[in-house]
Amino acid sequence: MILIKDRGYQHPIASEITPREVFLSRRRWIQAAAAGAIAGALPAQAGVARPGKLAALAAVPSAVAGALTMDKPTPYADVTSYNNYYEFGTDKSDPAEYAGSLKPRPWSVAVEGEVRKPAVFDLEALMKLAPLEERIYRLRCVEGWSMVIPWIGFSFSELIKRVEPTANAKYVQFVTLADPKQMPGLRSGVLDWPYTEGLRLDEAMHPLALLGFGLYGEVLPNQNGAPVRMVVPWKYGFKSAKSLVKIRFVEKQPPTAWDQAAPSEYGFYSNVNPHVDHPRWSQATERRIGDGGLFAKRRPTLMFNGYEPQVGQLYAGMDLRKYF
Ligand SMILES: Nc1nc2c(c(=O)[nH]1)N[C@H]1C(S)=C(S)[C@@H](COP(=O)(O)O)O[C@H]1N2
Ligand SMILES: [Mo]
Repeated sequence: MILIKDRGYQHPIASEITPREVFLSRRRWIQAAAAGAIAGALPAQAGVARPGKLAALAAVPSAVAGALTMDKPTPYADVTSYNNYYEFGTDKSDPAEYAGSLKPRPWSVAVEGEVRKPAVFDLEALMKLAPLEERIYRLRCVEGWSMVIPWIGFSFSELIKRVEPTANAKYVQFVTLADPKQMPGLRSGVLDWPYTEGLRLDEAMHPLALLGFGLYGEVLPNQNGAPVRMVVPWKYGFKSAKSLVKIRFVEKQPPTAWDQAAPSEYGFYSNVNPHVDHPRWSQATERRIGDGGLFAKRRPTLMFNGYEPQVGQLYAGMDLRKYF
């Protein structure tokens, strides 16, 4: 096995080794990280208790382990410089250029609506709800490109359990920061701010749905949605809302920013589906960022972004053309 090292992050690459061996090696790496090795990779942040919790990376639960991709992670430089974060502008390079004005600390997330235990969690309390794990997921943007990102976080279901949804809770709405002082992109009317998203409660409960606090062993860079975001790997990337400030449990399907902006193009479900094209382009293939530029061969897009064995059951019997 070969370890390559970048920014203090070691990940195995699959050369002359089977995926199974890669996976076992990764588990060993995670165990090593749990022993504290990763702590040195964290950038110190002013005024913040050093997030020691990121050092305590737990082993991923077996329900999730089988879903972790063996694809080679996209280089850190690409993950943090090619972004969609319209609050900072619509060009791919805008978030990396302008998100320095986002202040990710102090931060709190309000959880309200149809729950027995509504709460306002400050970031540090939120991060302590469950042990942090590394989850290497594919991210497929609706625009036709994809990345592979080693996230840090835990299943969103851990938060759900904590607030105890009532019997009326059928959906979860995610509301993200909209502060014109920090976010120059709010001047544009491309979307109705704040950026909102939503999931059905059973989707939100699925162990693959991640509440993310970091990537590549470090706290989230601002352009990737600091300090806390959703990562829903079987759906198009826009379902994974960045910089969350409010989480609402509701009875009716909530409006979402993209569905409101262009309902015929961006449905509430937006599961990755190579058989259902976007009205303006095919979704059958994708370009893997970092794969060798415009001349690299496009890859076939996989049903539910490759997570069909894990999540297909959520949509049994549903017409996925109607509920796109
Ligand atoms: N608040 C907010 N969240 C957002 C977006 C956005 O513009 N604003 N863009 C989405 C889109 S379209 C994608 S593809 C992913 C990109 O995440 P990444 O930049 O970390 O790869 O974030 C999603 N979350
Ligand atoms: Mo996207």
